Amino acid sequence: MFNVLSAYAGDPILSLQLAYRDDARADKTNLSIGLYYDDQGNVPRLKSVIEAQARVAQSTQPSMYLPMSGDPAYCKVSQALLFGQDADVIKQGRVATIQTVGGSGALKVGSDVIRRFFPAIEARISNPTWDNHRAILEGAGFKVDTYPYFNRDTQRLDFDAMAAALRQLPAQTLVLLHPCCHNPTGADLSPAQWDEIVDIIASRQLIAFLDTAYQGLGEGLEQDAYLIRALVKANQSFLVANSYSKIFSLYGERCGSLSMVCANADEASRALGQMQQAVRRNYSSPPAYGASLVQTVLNDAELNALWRSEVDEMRVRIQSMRERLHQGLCAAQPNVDWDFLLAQRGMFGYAPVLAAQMNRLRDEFGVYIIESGRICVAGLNTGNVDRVARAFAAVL
Ligand code: PLP
Ligand code: TYF
Repeated sequence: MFNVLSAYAGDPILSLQLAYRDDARADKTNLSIGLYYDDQGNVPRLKSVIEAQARVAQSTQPSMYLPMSGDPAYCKVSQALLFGQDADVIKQGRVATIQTVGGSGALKVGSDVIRRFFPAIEARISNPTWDNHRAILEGAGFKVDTYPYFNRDTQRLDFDAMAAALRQLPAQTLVLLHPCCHNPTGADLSPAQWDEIVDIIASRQLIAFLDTAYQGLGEGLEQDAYLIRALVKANQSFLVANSYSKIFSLYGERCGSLSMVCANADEASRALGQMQQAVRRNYSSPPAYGASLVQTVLNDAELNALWRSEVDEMRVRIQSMRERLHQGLCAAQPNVDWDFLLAQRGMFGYAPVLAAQMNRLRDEFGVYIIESGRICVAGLNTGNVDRVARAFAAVL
């Protein structure tokens, strides 16, 4: 019966993760998957989350189904984080928000809703982007193409090419954007550049779909929300997918949210209904536990402040590792301009040239990177960064 099924190639990032796990070398280094590690090389448990776990554990309530749209308190704090505390657009009831199964679930539900009501439009993603963007959009039925984003010669954002391409798009094209910490390149737009993109979105009537999986790990929690708030200011209707996987170190709990910013409260209530229906058709309702942790942290003034300091700490550590890697590479190869690394933000560094050396890095040095040349800078620590810099210098 099922003999007709073809083999699935798997996700290259997840396959590499398994290969790393099975590597017996003691000095192996995993810079492949996008996980945040602390300076001891462990995926941390945040203090704010540990305290929330203790509080949630005291509950004597049975495990009930959540509504299709998830925990209302969780949706409310998610709105505050994304749009700003006391944002007018929230008070006006113009933002419909649901809890989702990670950021991925938000991308899927948002894609399903837009596809259903705009069946003729196409979707555009940055070149390059997180592989799953194409997979999820195509899975929802969209024809997907790319817009230019990164110039491999300068190793930097190609803003002019990006803006020019977006200016050419037909009205209502769905455009996926990374508000901060671009995956995989780490090349972000400045606020002034985002302003220009917002003007294009408004004048071309594009549908922006923001995917924010690393808020706080670029410049800071508020700064990284610049694009979200600029689109609100420009009175645009758009979607935001957010993920708590990294910034709460809660990968397995699948915490995310999807917001649709609408022209008025009536439109938002219909948007909420359509998101609920898409959830119903996909998985009925989201899981409760992780959302209860996120909600407990964000709703408690003390835990919220502790959590913000923990996110700051992650950001500062990543940045210091980026600088150490840069120093190591400059020392090993003083004739090469490595400064592009310092311009990058978030969990990733990107050096397309490393792609060709990926196998040597893994086989000779036990350093795992993915084939795009992306390095997970958050996998570096004081114990491995100099060794990694030497390994890169040796193969380049
Ligand atoms: N969007 C981007 C850009 C990502 O890098 C990721 C990966 O973690 C996600 C979305 C998905 O997040 P989640 O693991 O919460 O589904
Ligand atoms: O880009 C990454 O490495 C992260 C983690 O199917 C990830 O976003 C990778 C692959 C995947 C899910 C998450």
